[in-house]
Amino acid sequence: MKIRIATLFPETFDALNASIIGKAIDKGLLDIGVVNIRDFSEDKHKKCDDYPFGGGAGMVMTPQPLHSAINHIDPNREYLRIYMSPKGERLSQRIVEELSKQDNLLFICGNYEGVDQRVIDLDVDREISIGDYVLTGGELPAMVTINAVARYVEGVLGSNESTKEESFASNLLEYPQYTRPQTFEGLEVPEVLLSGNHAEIAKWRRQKQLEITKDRRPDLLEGE
Ligand code: 4GY
Repeated sequence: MKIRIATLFPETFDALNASIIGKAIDKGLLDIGVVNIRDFSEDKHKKCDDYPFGGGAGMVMTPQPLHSAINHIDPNREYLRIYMSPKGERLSQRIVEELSKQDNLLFICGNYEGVDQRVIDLDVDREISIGDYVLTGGELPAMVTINAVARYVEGVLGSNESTKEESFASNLLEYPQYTRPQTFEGLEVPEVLLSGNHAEIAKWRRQKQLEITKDRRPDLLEGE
């Protein structure tokens, strides 16, 4: 999968080289490129922001550098272009799966008070929010979305992990996990998990999923 990111803060994405995502890049499963919007500014001081028309606090990202960056990356509209913003549709596991079916994703990261609306109108296919809170920029939301999408790319997860039978697919939260040692700080691993009885283990886990979902996220049980 090819991913491109347009941002005023390209260093933020150095974090992608660590962990599972970094390994997927090394294996050639993900091709991630970061583009500095400032490089496309035609202003003599490479300015990329200006005061908002109509007044108000803060600065707005000017349209020219961002529009030029986007059209440099994707001159033939081969990418799904995503703008990360609290005004977007809320990211869900369903949307993550949908995005993972695309060959090319372009993430557009806003900063300050946002980008000039005309860039969104002209150049953006989809506006997505990772949740109802305000961050300083779209960089972390883009990384969150890329991380979630990457898990669906063939070969990114190890053979033991899988996106196939995940809790969100069944609309239930996960059951608790235990590993060695069998006793830790006086707390025991539930007996059934040591029994070797796979039917009983499956039953126990499903029961725990229902309990924890009813307690913490009853909305998930109300169905679609
Ligand atoms: N929440 N989900 C989010 C965000 C920061 C002003 C536009 C979010 O996706 N993005 O808080 N983004 C804002 C800051 C410019 C992006």
